[in-house]
Amino acid sequence: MRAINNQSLLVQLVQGAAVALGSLLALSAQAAAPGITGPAFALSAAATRISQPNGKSVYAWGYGCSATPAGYAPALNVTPACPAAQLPGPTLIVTEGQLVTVTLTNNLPAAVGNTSILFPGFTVTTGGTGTPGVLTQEAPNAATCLTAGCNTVTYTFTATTPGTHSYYSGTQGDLQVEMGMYGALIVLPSTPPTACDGGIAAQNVAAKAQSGEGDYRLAHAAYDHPASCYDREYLFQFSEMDDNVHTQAEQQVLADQAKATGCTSPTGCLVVATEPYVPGYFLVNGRSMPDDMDPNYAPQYPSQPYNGNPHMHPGELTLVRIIGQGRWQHPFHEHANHVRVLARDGNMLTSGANGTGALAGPLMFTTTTTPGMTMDGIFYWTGKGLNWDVFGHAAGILNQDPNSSTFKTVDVCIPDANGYYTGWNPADGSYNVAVASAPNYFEWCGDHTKALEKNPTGQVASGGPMTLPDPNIVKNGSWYAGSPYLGGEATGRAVGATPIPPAGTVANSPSSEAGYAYMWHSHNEREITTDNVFPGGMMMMMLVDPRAFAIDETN
Ligand SMILES: [Cu+2]
Repeated sequence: MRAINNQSLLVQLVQGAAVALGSLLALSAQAAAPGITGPAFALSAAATRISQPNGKSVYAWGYGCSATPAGYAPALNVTPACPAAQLPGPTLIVTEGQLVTVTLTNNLPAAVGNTSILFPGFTVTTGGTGTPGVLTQEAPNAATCLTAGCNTVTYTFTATTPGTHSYYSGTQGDLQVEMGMYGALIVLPSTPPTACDGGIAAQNVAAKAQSGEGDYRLAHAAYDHPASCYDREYLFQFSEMDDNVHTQAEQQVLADQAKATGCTSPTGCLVVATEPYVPGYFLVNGRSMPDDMDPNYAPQYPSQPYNGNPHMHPGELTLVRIIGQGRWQHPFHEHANHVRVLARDGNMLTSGANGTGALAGPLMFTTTTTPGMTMDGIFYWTGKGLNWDVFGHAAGILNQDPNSSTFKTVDVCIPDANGYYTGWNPADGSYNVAVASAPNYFEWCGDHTKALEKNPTGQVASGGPMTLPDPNIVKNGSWYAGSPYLGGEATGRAVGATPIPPAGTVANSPSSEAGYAYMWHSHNEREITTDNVFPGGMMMMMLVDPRAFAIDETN
């Protein structure tokens, strides 16, 4: 889709989504990239059900845990869990160079037959475990191998390359992958660059600490390369689902279980047509919008533990880990900026061989994943180019300090070498860590004090291009905080001399969450529906939050 068409599409989307989604913003569920830690994993394959926002319960197969995992990462306030089957499968988190072992136990219904896992990009050995299949050694179905514990296979490989990788079934892939048998493998770099612990990266950590914000990164870099430093991370697994396939599979499994003598064939006894393929569900991390914005491990999704709801502060380098897990391409569009691609399939895109030299990844409008492909990229938002002061600074105006609720003059903007207010001192290259507490931290100084309002509801007397809506008119919708500004000025500037505070900024003040919402969604319009109903599918809202709001990724 051409960009110009997308603008009108976006307007329609935002207008349509506003009514449906406004109340969900208040949940403030964040994501990170949660998973289980290794390097030894005991996985199972089993049947389960997943729920969709139209109320449908869909029969599915998935990977899960056959024993309590070694640990969960990152640390979350919600109690993590790893059920016997989930969609996507557990995200496996290891470190480069580790010897990884994955023991898979096949607890799928007898009619499904054998199953397996492929780890593309790695040299896998099985030590004679399991039974031979077409693509790899398989875990026999318990119904076909009659000794206790025979229904397992063990895969062993060295995690040679860092980055985001996929894993999925290598057995009857057209059916088993469609049913949900896929997951992610994240390999953390063994020698992340020290540059990722100092300089502006350290300054961003200090800025987090100033607002009492935790650090939920799995590492400080995606690769052993200084261009892969990051401040925040999210994992998105895209898939689509044709529930006609799932219904056929369930009915045939039930019919087999009703027989006196069930299926004992290693290749199973299902005859399920996977063509024609007419998917009606388009999933991000196993959930459709708006479910994907509910918390990680939310109890209402016992088999869909991972959400997809990115939040970030201005200037933060946000690592997006993307995997195409289905049969279709999914042109995911990250609104508000392009994505600098770091790597594909765990291979850094650099000018030299084997991840050496300068980063040479393209800047992408949509990060389109072909099936099986993974992509790592860096996204950030700063407000540069909007051509007005997003923090609402005006010369001579006192600004509300969100940390103390007092008013003081904090409208300075001292540009660093790149033009942002980060506390960097051009004279000696040092950082003033105290600047991290400034509510306008990472402001684009080129637009500092540039007015937005022409006929103000706030405190700018003249000069801006815009006429803001009356803050007392609530029909603007619950997405609108009542102020076009981020941070401490948002409330004060919106209220101004108006006697009645706008409901938006009171209910959604900068100290709770009053960010800028951008839609991140598939650019295949059909994929932003759930069973043909808009809005739904592969869509979520990315929130840009001012430093005044501590992004809490503990759920
Ligand atoms: Cu778009």
